[in-house]
Amino acid sequence: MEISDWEREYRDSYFKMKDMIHNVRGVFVAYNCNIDSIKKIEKTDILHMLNTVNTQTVKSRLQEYPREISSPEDFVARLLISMRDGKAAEVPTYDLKIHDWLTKNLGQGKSRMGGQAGIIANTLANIDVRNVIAYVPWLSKEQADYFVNKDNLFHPIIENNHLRLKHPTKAYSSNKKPKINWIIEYSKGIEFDFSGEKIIVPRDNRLIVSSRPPWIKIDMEKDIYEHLQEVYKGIDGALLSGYQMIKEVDEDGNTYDYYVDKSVKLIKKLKEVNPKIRIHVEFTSIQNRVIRNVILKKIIHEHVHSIGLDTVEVANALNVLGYEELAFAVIKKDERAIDALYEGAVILLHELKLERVQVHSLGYYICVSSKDSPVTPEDHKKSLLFAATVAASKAMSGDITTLEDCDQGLEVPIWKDGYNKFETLEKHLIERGIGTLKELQDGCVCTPKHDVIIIPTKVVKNPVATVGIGDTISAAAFVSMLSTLNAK
Ligand code: 8BR
Ligand code: GLC
Repeated sequence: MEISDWEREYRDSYFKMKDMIHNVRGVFVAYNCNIDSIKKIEKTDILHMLNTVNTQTVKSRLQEYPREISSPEDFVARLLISMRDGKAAEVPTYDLKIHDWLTKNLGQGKSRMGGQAGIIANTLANIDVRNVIAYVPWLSKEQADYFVNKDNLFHPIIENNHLRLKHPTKAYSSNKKPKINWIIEYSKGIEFDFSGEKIIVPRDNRLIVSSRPPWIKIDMEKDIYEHLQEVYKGIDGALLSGYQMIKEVDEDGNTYDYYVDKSVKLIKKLKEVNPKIRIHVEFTSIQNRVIRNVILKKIIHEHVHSIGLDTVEVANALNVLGYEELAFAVIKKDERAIDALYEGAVILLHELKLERVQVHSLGYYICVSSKDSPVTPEDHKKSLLFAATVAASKAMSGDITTLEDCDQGLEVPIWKDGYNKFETLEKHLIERGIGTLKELQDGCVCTPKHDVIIIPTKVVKNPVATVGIGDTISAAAFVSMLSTLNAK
């Protein structure tokens, strides 16, 4: 299909899915929510920080690749890597001193709802999903105020031994505290020297410094868990995230198994209440390889239907599953990268026994769907087109406050570079005898083992921010996919 044909498909699919969103009776969203302190940095900020830190230490930390931020030098090293490659990353810090250092050197950030579950819950409430039931184990008063003020958004609370659903601002615990992350956003084209190396930022992206206070636990209050079935009958889907916060051993001496068991029990309970429920996990950057492996093999494998991830996350997942070479090919900047990405998504689908793997990248999305998926490839495609329109709208305005707001995403043109990459993938697949040219051009390839849906996407030239767009894409695509299930 030519770009103009795709633009037409965008318009048709978007309006169709927009009308169908109301078919979804409700969704459950858990666990992670925080306050994002967002700072867009310029060249002057970088030069200032480089002058403040010890260059030799940064150089050695660059080689060592810190997986945790314990000093300003660790932070600068990870920022340089992220900016050099234009790749998003999230690095934990267990030491709040770095927050003071960032405030001192960069000034206050802009506060917004953060955390995948928080962003997803707000997005779904804003696009009029009928009942959005969010659960955050550490819901504090400050955090609750970041939830949008909509009457389709709820949080469970126990009152007089009964489970009630109330807006998060009426369901928080006064003894809980907020978790604050720093989001350092940077723009494409920033140029500077570091120790003789010229760094030119290849694309807009960000580095996240994720605080990990000891009270953060991926768990559900016992009373809420026990009463869950009372209200969850109308839930068609669950979007779960935040497992990256699980520690190998926590401050109370609990090992990861304890939290994994509880997480799996919750998924099983949701399935008991509604056997047709679809469970989606939004994957993320997980620095700890043991935890990354456990999440994939013990939580996602067999228990979950769908996962959403970006290209770096696909590479990270492949890496711990033993596909190091393929993982490397996914992140290497050459022609084969997109083909490796497709192969990687196929591996994730089969190894993790999923129904749907949805990968988003700048300029195109790939969804690999199992043969027993209750959704047709055509419906998957419409869901992706809807999601890309919602994402473009978010990139344009920074936030979507109503479903109508998303219409503006249609005005963003399909990005030529993404469309060209999409054609590169076509070429590779045809060379390997996967799909016909016609199927590829139409965006749906049906193979005997799985179906592949690929779309070129709309990319906003100067996005207000990039943080949270991935969550928006996955959530919009997943709920619109759910809406097609209920239409049958
Ligand atoms: P993650 O947050 O999971 O990394 O996802 C970010 C996604 O946001 C990218 O995969 C890309 O699809 C989308 N995105 C970015 Br980054 N910049 C965008 C832009 N300017 N317009 C539309 N989508 C964008
Ligand atoms: C992660 C980060 C959070 C950010 C979110 C965006 O959950 O911890 O700070 O808002 O990703 O996707």
